Amino acid sequence: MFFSPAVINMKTPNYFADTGSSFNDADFVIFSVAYDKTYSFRPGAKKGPAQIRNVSWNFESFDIRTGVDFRNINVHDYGDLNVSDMKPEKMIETVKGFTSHVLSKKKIPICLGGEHSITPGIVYAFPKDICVLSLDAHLDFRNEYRNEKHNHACATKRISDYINIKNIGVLGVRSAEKEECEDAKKVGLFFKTSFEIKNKGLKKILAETKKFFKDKQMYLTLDIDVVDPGYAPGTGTPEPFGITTFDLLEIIDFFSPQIIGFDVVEVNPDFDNGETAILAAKIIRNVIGNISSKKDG
Ligand SMILES: [Mn+2]
Repeated sequence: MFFSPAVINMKTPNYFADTGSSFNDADFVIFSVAYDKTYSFRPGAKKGPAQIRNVSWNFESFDIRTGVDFRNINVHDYGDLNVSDMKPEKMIETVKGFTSHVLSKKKIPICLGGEHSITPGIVYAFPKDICVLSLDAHLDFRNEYRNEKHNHACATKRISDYINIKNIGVLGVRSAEKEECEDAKKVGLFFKTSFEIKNKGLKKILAETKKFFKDKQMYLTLDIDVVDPGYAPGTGTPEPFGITTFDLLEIIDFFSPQIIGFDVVEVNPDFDNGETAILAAKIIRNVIGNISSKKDG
């Protein structure tokens, strides 16, 4: 395992930077689900949360781009849900239970994965009439994979068990098997490939996506493998021809006014020098900062 030079000499606290609030005082609750039991190519996503927390200490609390000072936002880091040994169904139940608790206290859940199999558990805690946007290199629309319905390759499909297909979208896709793709088209899943984003331009794709979702409250799930492996190589199933880090930022800024919950999954620190976790940590700060500015303004 390798660490970036920024991290290697530094003993950091085991919680996300600038999260000094108690659970009760917080507007945002960060928690992690260090789970990678259903991996398909290379395991290690359960190491993601610790690395993301570690590298979060790399940043200034002030964000020069947005003017947000993270220290002025009430964020609590709850820690890990300790589900790593559970079977997928039990893990999903546990994640749903915790997320329900967070939502019942009117706080915004921000989850660090773990692999994408954790996301349905979070989504099941929300009202059914929200929309879900997934940023992912993979369609994740298989009904089952390796005899497991809750495999990380089935995340979008499991979300569609609960959320109407008309309220689910995937951006940045560039990998699916043939039947999976046909099934998705047949049921009307909204998805745009990274190639369409490149060819038509992101602004146009964002406008089409907005037209699809309208102003519905949105749960955003970020599979870090949506970003090109050149920027984010630390992930379990890397797929070339991904979106750029600036594209990712633009998508998140665009939808922030309607985001009511967020996760970042599939960061696998075994396969890079810490840069993928650094990207994840920065994006988490951006999401929280954006939502917080909206609340204040
Ligand atoms: Mn993926």
